[in-house]
Amino acid sequence: MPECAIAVDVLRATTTMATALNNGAEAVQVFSDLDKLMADSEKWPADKRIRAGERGGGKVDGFDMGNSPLDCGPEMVAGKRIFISTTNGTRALQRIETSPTVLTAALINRKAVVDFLLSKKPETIGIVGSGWEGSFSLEDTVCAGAIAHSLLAQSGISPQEFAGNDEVFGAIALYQQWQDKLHELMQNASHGQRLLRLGVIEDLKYCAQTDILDVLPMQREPGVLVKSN
Ligand code: 3SL
Repeated sequence: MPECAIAVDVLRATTTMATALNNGAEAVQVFSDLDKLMADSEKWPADKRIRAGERGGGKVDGFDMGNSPLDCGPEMVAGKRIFISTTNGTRALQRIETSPTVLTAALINRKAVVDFLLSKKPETIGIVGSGWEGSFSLEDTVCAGAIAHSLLAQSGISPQEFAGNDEVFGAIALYQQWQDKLHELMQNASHGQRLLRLGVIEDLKYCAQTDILDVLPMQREPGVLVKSN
């Protein structure tokens, strides 16, 4: 495990988490299993919880919401705990939950994550793209590249010292290719196309924005993320 592990699921889990915490959610608690989510959230006061469930891009029956960041306005989430399970993002988070520091990143809060890394200077950083059911995803890799690109530019460390593997250089190159057309990227990416087929058009535009929220989601206890800045 790296000293600091960062889960990325631009479309859409980590964008949704950043938005919910920015809009006053008390915490985001992640689950890979829907039944466990239901059982654990049952112990929480009903007026202080939101159950968010997504599978295959759609909302799970019986849940309060799916996984759209646009459903996370302050009127919906302020003061509430979001109990969430998604196809890939929440599973990626569970894979890294034993790291000493666990963060989530998306394009919308890239700067907050980079600022934290520059100030805390963890010895090792691992960025985990959630992908789709085990396979590569363009938008998550580009977000990892956006973080690495900004860190490299500001840290003063040489590229050779900075990068622990070739994937870092690949991610930075992809970010440089797409940085001025991130909405177009979302429309080309396979998961973006899946969401478009489901009619989720506005989410793609929202998720394609960079550095619009100053929010740093950090794990406080295994599986529970809070706004830490
Ligand atoms: O896979 C996930 O974790 C989700 O972010 C997928 S979706 O964008 O909600 O379809």
